[in-house]
Amino acid sequence: MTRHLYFSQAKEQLDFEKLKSANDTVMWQSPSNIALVKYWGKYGFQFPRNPSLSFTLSESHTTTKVEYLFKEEAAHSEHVRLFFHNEESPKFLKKIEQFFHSIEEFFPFIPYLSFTIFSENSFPHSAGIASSASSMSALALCLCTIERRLMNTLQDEEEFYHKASFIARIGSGSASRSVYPGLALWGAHDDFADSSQVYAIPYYEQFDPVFLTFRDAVLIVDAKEKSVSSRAGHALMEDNIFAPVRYQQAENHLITLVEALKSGDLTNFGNIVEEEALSLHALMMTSKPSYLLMKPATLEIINKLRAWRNKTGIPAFFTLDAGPNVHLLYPQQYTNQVEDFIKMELAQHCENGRWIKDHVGKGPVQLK
Ligand code: 2P0
Repeated sequence: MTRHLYFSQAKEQLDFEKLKSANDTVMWQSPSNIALVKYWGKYGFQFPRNPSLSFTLSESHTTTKVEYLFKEEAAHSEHVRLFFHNEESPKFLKKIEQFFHSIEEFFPFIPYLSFTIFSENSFPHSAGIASSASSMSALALCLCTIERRLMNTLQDEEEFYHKASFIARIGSGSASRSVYPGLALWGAHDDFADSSQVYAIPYYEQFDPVFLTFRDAVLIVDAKEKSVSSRAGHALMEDNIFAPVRYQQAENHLITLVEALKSGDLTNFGNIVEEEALSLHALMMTSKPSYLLMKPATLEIINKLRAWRNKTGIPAFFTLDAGPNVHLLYPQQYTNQVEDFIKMELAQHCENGRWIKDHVGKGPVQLK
């Protein structure tokens, strides 16, 4: 696994004249994503145990502004300040400092700059939307833009996004998928020659355009902090007796999901997506220690959704992340029926009746 060395940059590549005049701002807005085939289990330097495929979202995004300034002394400490929703955040600062340290070999300018980071999410905390995906991808895109400006590298668009995905992945695995519009694939798979363990790629196979119209209604069953962190969840896979079959299942699901995407077979699409969500939860239930991440309301919603789908024939399906909140995925043409159903039948199972509307989106946007 030496491919990540591809993105390493030697200090000698720095243009000190340019670096010394560095005093600028960069800003990106980057969305969260929802996995259809789930990433659960990792090893080494953030490599996934199986490939994953996701929808990039739109309304749920992080906006990150980075002010960067040359400082005389190259030192590792106290050169980052972090404001989350305009408040200085010591908790996140520690994480970002560790992150910056871990990516210095890929961005040799880091020790020579001071950074002031302003970050804001468009969605509420702990709503079942992966904020690590949107925030780490936004920050990675900012850093790649700084590299582009200071080193004249990453001029090629594909390379720029590969590196942004690569860096985002080091911050948070799922973030690697957020740098692309529509659908993104992360993890090496034999059927995709360009797929990689170290960065995500845009899903490039032909697929039915209905999938770009998909909506995601996020039903907030419980807005409390997750009872198990993703990091701990991934670690539990190392001793889970079902892990080898799970990784095989994900590989197979990717193949069958791709068939459904190509043919526009919504029933098969839904079967696979729901099986993925329930498999993820089954893995958590069978880990040591075991976690039951669904709540009674999660099951109520799933049962009601399945009964309603059988009755109406409307192709609306659920997926779950590692928590109790339900993502309801459906084609845009059914928006009125699904939203009426949510209001009448499902919102009562949500905390304070809360749910969020999102949809498959066009990927990150550079604002400065
Ligand atoms: C996913 N999840 O594919 C899966 C499905 C949650 C359930 O990736 O440790 O925050 O930062 O690499 O990406 C959540 O894990 O984990 C996740 P790290 P991440 O979206």
